[in-house]
Amino acid sequence: MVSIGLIGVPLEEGSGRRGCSMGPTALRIAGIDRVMADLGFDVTDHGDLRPEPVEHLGRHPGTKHLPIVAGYTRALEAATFDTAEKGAVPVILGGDHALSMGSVSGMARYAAAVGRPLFVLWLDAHADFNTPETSPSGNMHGMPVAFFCGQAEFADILPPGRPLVDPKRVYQVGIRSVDETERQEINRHGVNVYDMRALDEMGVAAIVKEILKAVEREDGLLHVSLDVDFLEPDIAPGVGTTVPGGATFREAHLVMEMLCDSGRVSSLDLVELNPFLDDRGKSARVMVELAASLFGRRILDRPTRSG
Ligand code: 6HN
Ligand code: MN
Ligand code: MN
Ligand code: MN
Repeated sequence: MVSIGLIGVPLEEGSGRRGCSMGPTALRIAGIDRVMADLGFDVTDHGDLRPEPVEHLGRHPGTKHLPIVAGYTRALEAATFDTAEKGAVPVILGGDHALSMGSVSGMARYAAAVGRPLFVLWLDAHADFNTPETSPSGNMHGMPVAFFCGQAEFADILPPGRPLVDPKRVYQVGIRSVDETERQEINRHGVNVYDMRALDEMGVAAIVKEILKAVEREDGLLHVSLDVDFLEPDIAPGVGTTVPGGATFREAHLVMEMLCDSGRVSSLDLVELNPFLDDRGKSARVMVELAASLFGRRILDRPTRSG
């Protein structure tokens, strides 16, 4: 039986406002564990992580709340690696998007240990490729991709020599809000970006097929990071950084079903849910629905189709 390890991360300091600390609880109330158990998984809920104490951090003037973000990054890097190493799929219940510094770094260490490349699918309105030097806000939830791709500016959050993710193996979908220097940096580093225009022109199925082909070509592991603001704000208002023009429920659902069929997903972040801003649990329920589809819930059994 395939195992899933749920890891709660009540981090909100990366987002610049209160509320995401209630995200793990809201996802549990919406039934994240029950849904996965009903699909036949052996689910273990590891509860909420506590940040590791941190000392001797270098000064990073462009960051807000660095010590707590660093403490969670260290704790989650270890918890994600341990969960994957025990043969379970880590599912991270966020918490703001700064937590992906830890989850993706943990999976990068696991991928290196098993000798396979790690790919990252970033489903988000934002590119999250700022550094302390380029960030307009200092909020660390706008920085995780730059961090796990190895931007030197904040290297001392984790020990030196940690495995990094090659930016050319990062695929971003749904992007529609990028800061100017961030735009230059993602281009310079070769991050693969399918912005909303690409999604409208190509359709989401063609995009996901291209990405999965790249993962399969290298026999990679695939970490999926789902930010609530990937979705259209009408269907998921419970997030502090809504941007109009997001993915519809049907588009997001199709992404999840195709990912499920691929059998490639090694780990998942559910991030940025802010229950304080939500409308009667709507966004928490949508996130749980999407996770259910990613792990195999389907409308009907269907014959395998080619193409
Ligand atoms: N998120 N680019 C903006 C910033 O402050 O760096 C917004 C970041 C949003 C972060 O979506 O997780
Ligand atoms: Mn994000
Ligand atoms: Mn976002
Ligand atoms: Mn750089």
